[in-house]
This record gives sequence, C-alpha cells and structure tokens, in this order.
Amino acid sequence: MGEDEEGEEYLFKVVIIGDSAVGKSNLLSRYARNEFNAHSKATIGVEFQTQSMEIDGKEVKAQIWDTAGQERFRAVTSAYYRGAVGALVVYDISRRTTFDSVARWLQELSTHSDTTVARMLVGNKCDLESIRSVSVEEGKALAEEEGLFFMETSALDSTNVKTAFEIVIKEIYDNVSRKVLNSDSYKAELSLNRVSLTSNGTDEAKQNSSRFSCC
Ligand SMILES: Nc1nc2c(ncn2[C@@H]2O[C@H](COP(=O)(O)OP(=O)(O)OP(=O)(O)O)[C@@H](O)[C@H]2O)c(=O)[nH]1
Ligand SMILES: [Mg+2]
Repeated sequence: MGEDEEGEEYLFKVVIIGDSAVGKSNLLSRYARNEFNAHSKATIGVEFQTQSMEIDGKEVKAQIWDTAGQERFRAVTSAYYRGAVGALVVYDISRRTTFDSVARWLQELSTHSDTTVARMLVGNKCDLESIRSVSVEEGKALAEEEGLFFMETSALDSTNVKTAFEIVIKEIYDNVSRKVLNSDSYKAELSLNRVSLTSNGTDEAKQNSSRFSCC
C-alpha cells in the first residue's frame, strides 16, 4: 500500500447468499449491468462483478460475488466467504421456504467470516405482490432481531436494487472509517486487496438512508 499516487483506494468484497432461484444472479446483473434475465439458469460455481461508487469524493469499488444457492453446484465455501466485508442475504417474498432458510445462511456466514460484515436482509421479487407469502413486517422483524439492514427489492423492475447494494457498501466504508474492521485478519485482507484505511477515522458520518426500507 502507499504506492498509489491517486491516494486512497478501496476494494470491498461483498457476497450474495440465499436459496436457489431467489434472484441473486439477477440482482447482481441488474446492479452491475442493468440487465435482467427472465430465464436465467442456476449458477454453477462462483462469479463476480466489480462495481464502483463514490463516497466522500472517493472511488469505492465493490467486488460482488455470486454463487449457487444449490449445495451441489457450490464451490469451496470457505473461499467464497474469505475476506468478505459485506453480505446480502436474499430470500424470495413469494416463497416462504426461502425465508425459513435465512437463519441457516446467516449461520454459514458467521461461521466463515473473520471480521465485521455489513449485512442486509433482502426480500427480492417484491413485484410479485399478488403471490406474496412473507410480509414486510416479518422481514423487518427478522432483520431487527438479527441486527441486519432490511430492504425489499425487485431485480425485475429495479426497485431498490441500487439502493440495497449502496447501503451495504456505505456501511462497509463507515466500518472501515471507524476502524471497526481492525482485526489482524482484516488488515491482512486489506493489504491483499490493496484497500487503504482512512487516516482520519473521527468522522462518524451518518447514514443518509434509513436502516429499513421497503417497496
Ligand atoms: N418476478 C421476479 N422474478 C425474478 C426476480 N429476480 C429474479 N427473478 C427470476 O427468478 C428466477 C431465478 O433467478 P436467479 O437470479 O437465477 O436466481 P439465483 O438466486 O441466482 O439462483 P441460483 O443461481 O440457483 O442460486 C429467474 O427466472 C429470474 O428471472 C424479481 O425480482 N422478480
Ligand atoms: Mg444464480
């Protein structure tokens, strides 16, 4: 670190997890490329996209990882989570079983993470109001219980997709600024990813978005 004349550089790893067919790959393609695929195939292995945003006048890059919800298609789990500082835990508001799985996904995340992870619970497919099977209140309640951000999204009509990712990325940035992420393992990841800690961590910039938001 320190060789970059442009100054600080941030690259944060964010993972998307949740049951198969909840829309993880489409949330990523909507965010990174503004694309939606009505006939997308189940993901096999791991894919990632890098997306930039600006915070405090600095360019912040998020490397967003997407993997298979289906166990048999998943790559090595520990590698997927290694170095992740943000996570979107996704369920499908029209399929209750995917909501019931959230606890298991959170468990897996905490088992494999070695640092503070900015986590958001995402109820996707909020365009399917007519066949909704998980209420907004239930989503909110679970998020509150587990200390997560919460948002309902639609990769189909774009509702809240950008916002969901950006809230997580901002939270990571704030965590870094507050030096919450100061474990030795995280420092190792920082140098690995060429991410700099801000020198001035005193500014506790307030989130301008609320922690909970829905369609
Ligand atoms: N109505 C609606 N359909 C969606 C939405 N997001 C995804 N889908 C559809 O849901 C199906 C599954 O989407 P994927 O993005 O492939 O799901 P996934 O979570 O990546 O699935 P795996 O890769 O198997 O883990 C596809 O047919 C998508 O078109 C959404 O917001 N609304
Ligand atoms: Mg997928």
